[in-house]
Amino acid sequence: MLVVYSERHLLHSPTKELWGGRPRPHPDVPDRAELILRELQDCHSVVSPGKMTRAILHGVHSAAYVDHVEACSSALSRTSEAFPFAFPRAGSAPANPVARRGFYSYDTVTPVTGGTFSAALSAAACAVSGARHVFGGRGTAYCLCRPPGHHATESTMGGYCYFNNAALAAAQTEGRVAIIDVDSHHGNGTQEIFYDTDRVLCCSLHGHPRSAFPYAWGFRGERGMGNGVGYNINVPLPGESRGGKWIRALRGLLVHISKFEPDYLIVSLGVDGLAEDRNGPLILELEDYARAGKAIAELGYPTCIVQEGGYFLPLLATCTSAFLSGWP
Ligand code: OKP
Ligand code: ZN
Repeated sequence: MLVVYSERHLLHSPTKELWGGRPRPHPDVPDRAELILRELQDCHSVVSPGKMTRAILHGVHSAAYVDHVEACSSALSRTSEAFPFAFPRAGSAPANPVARRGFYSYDTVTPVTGGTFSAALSAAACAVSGARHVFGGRGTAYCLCRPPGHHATESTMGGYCYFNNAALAAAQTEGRVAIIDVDSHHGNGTQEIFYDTDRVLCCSLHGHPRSAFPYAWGFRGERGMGNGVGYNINVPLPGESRGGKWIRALRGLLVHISKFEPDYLIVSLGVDGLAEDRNGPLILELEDYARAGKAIAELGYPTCIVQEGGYFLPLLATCTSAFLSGWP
């Protein structure tokens, strides 16, 4: 399959997250993408993405938000990082640029660095290029996006995500798209972006938000709004769930996807459900991801796979590759 990768992800290298108010090493390290690239480059053709434009970003994100991410990034040196500290619920953004950060953010694990805008743009470009390849009928694509995207909403960053790569991919067609998010965290950004449409079916399988990030979204009752009612499906599982339960729940979602009869499929692939990955809930094994890839590939839809989370470096690349081996 085609692999889309950009070395510009290296520009984003946050050193810390604030978790429970305490600094901790940031799990989204540049090595993540480098390890996956090294694993895949022998068996797949790797290409650089096409150019990203504002117009493409505006298909999903508000202009004010994109401007904010850019302005916030360019005000910083390459390595210094800015955290939000006030989260105003006001209807308009605070004029003070430092106070404004919290208006466009909902947590303290998603710092902006000097290189964040460029890197996030390159991740979005990977997803858009991969999607256009798939929607153009040229086969399966795997988009090696870093930073990830599924927690980014129209106008907020969060959960290490700045631009919603999978949503930008889905915006590259007018056809019917099903998105299946197998990252162990709920894809709240993707859910919110397509909440009121019946063009995109959003399915997410994840650790239960009563005890896992992002806490406020990902419950079963979130089924869509307006035209979109019934086109958002969440399957929260207890955080200590193992592979058998996870695969059964995944198969259930695949039945819903078949009934929807999509033209295209987008997979938000996060492998942070691995037992060894303590940044994510669930207790999964390599074989579970291999089985999941196989089950999804068997549906036979033109498929664009977008990288989300996965933080246990010794298994990250092997696990990603095990999932992708489902496609011939
Ligand atoms: C981003 B993505 C639990 C820490 C949770 C935030 C997780 C952000 C996940 N000990 N940290 O992979 O969905
Ligand atoms: Zn995750």
